[in-house]
Amino acid sequence: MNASIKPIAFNTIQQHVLERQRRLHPEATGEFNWLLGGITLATKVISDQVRRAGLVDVLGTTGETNVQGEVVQKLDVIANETIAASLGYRDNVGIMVSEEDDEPRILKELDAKAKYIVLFDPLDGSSNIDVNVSIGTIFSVLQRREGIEAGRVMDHILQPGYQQVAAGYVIYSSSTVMAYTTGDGVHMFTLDPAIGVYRLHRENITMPPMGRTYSVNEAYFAQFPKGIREYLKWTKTEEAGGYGQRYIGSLVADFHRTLLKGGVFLYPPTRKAPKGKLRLLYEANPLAFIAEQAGGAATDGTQRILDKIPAALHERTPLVIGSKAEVDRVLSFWQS
Ligand code: P6P
Repeated sequence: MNASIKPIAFNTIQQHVLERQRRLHPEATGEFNWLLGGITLATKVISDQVRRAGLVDVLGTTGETNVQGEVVQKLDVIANETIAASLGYRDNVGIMVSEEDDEPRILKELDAKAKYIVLFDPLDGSSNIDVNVSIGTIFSVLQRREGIEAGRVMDHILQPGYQQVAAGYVIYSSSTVMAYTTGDGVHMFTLDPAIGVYRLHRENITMPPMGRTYSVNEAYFAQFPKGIREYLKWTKTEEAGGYGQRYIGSLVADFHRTLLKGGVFLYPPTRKAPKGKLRLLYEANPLAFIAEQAGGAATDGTQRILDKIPAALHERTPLVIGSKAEVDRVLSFWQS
C-alpha cells in the first residue's frame, strides 16, 4: 500500500468502549457496547428530525400533557418512541423508564440476560424546539438487582445514583455531541453528519475546578430559599470578583456549558416546585454521575445527588451541580 496515503483515522464510540474495556475491564462481555449502540442509533434519528424540524411536520404539540403535567411536543413522542424501539431490539435491556411514560416499559422482567435498566429523558427542553434552542437526550443505565421477587419491578428501578453503571447525554445544537461515562472518566463525541458516526473529540474531560458563572432562572428569585437568595446577591458584590450569568433554559445545554467552562447550575426549590423541578432518576442522577466523574459535584442542598434513595419513578429534586468549589460555595450560603 502507498505509505503516503493515510486512512481516515477516527475513534467511534463503540471502538472507544471496546478499547477501554480491553484495557480496564477485560472481563467485559461487550453487552454494554451493544446497549450503547441502541442509544447512539436512536439519537442519530432524533438529531436528523431536530435538524429538519421546520421542514417536516414535527413542530408544535400533540395537544396532550404527560405524567409531568407538561404539554407534549410532537418531537417528544418521536424521540421517546425512537429510543424505546431501538432499545427494544437489545435483548440485554429488561426495563425502560422514560420521562414521557407514566409507567416503566417491562421488556423482559425475569430474563437474567436482560440485565440492564435504561432510564431516559428522550428530549429535554422540548419547549425550546420551536425556537431553535439547543435541546438534549439524557440517559442513565442501571443493572437489575439480585434476589428481587418476580413482579417487584420498582425494586430494580428505585436504586440510588451511585449504582449507575453508565450515564450520558446528547446535545442537539450547532453540532450533535454525546458525552458518556461508565465510571472511567467522561468522554465526548461529535456526530459526523457526513458518515453518520459519533467520532471521539475529547477524552477524560475534567470540569474546571472554579468558574465565575452561575446558571439559574432568576425570575424565581423571590421564591428561592433564603440561602440561595443570599448567594445570588453575593455574586453581584465587589468581593465576588465579577460573576457572569448564563441561562439557556435547557438543562442539557446549561450543563454542557458548565461541564466544559466551569461554574454552577442551580434549580432550587420554588413555590411552584417545592421539591425542585428536575427529575432525579433520568436527569439529576445521570448528570451528577458525569459531573463527579469530571471532578465536579452535585447536591440537592442537603445530600449528594448520587446518594439519594429514590421513592418514586418521576421524583423531582432540587439540583445544584457544577465545579466543586462553586457547589461548595452555594452550599455554604444555603446551609448557613
Ligand atoms: P424553567 C426544560 O423544560 C426543563 O425541564 C430543563 O431542561 C430546564 O433546565 C428547566 O426545565 C427550565 O425550567 O422553570 O427555568 O423554565
